[in-house]
Amino acid sequence: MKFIDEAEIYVKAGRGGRGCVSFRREKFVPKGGPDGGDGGKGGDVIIVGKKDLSTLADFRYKRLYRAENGKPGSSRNKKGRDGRDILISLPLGTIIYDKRYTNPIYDITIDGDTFVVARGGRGGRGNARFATPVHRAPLEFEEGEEGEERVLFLNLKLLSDIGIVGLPNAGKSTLISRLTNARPKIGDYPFTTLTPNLGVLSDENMNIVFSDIPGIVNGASMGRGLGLTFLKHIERSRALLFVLDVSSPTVWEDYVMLLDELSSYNKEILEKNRTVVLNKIDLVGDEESKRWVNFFAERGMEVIKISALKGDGIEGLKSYIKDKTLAIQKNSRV
Ligand SMILES: Nc1nc2c(ncn2[C@@H]2O[C@H](COP(=O)(O)OP(=O)(O)OP(=O)(O)O)[C@@H](O)[C@H]2O)c(=O)[nH]1
Ligand SMILES: [Mg+2]
Repeated sequence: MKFIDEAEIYVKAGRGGRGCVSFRREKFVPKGGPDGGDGGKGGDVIIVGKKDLSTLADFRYKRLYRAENGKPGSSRNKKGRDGRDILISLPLGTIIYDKRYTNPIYDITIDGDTFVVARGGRGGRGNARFATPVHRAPLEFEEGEEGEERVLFLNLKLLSDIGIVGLPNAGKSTLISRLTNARPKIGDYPFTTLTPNLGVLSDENMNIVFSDIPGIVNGASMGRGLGLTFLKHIERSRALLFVLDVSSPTVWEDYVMLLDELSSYNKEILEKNRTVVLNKIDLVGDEESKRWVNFFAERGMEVIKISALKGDGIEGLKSYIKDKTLAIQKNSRV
């Protein structure tokens, strides 16, 4: 399915049913008391989080979502049936805005979580409700209330625990395919990945979600390459893996460039827990890769060397990530 992470939809809740005007027909009583029932409530438009969805592609074609109107009341004090609600399923990480305001109205992050985005109108009262001792044959009734309507803007920012960033061709997709169940396309040319991939590393204690996003080039903030639009998908990650090709003639410059581009998108991204992953160690000698490990370590950075292609260092990286995740979980419980 095509990856779409923004959409605009129109939602309209159901109108309430009209109240009924009616009088009891009783034998020998020409005009019995009023017995017109109330109208039913209009259906709500409700959004629901679905963990199996990962794009807003459905909304390219279907943009209008209406809930059912309430049914009118009827005689014998019968209340009209409520209109049926309509459910809109959204991927986790979707932030919902009312087009008229800048602040989000909801952020859907939990599977099965629901939120009413447009409330159905109240049903109108039937004439039975207007009867008083001095007003025994009321003809009054109410129309049902209109349902709410809104234009919503949906902005998906994928939820992952760990974001994988790097230059094109650094081996990000190879790495996510080693760490998780994800099987993205891998190619020996830049920009193989055009849209984010999610993958899960799981064991009996935890599920860690990774996201692999398109490569970032120098000048991405000016729109070069695929730009920085995909960075929103790592904005909500707790930690980042910076994948660097250790066989590049400019390992350090590559790293600095990544930092620059990320911070020009959003400075807060640099406050995330960060680990340098030196990839492709199979292409350089042992000496060379150790030299780079020391180089980053001396500058106070956490660094791990691997070959995503051959699998070297992958188990070590997995346990490092699991240990860190456990530590973070423990800390956040205190
Ligand atoms: N020798 C060697 N090649 C690797 C290693 N990891 C990845 N590659 C190769 O590098 C190329 C790029 O790998 P990808 O995983 O597609 O890189 P990417 O970072 O996802 O690239 P983009 O999606 O274009 O940004 C592929 O030909 C991989 O086989 C490694 O550890 N050693
Ligand atoms: Mg890729």
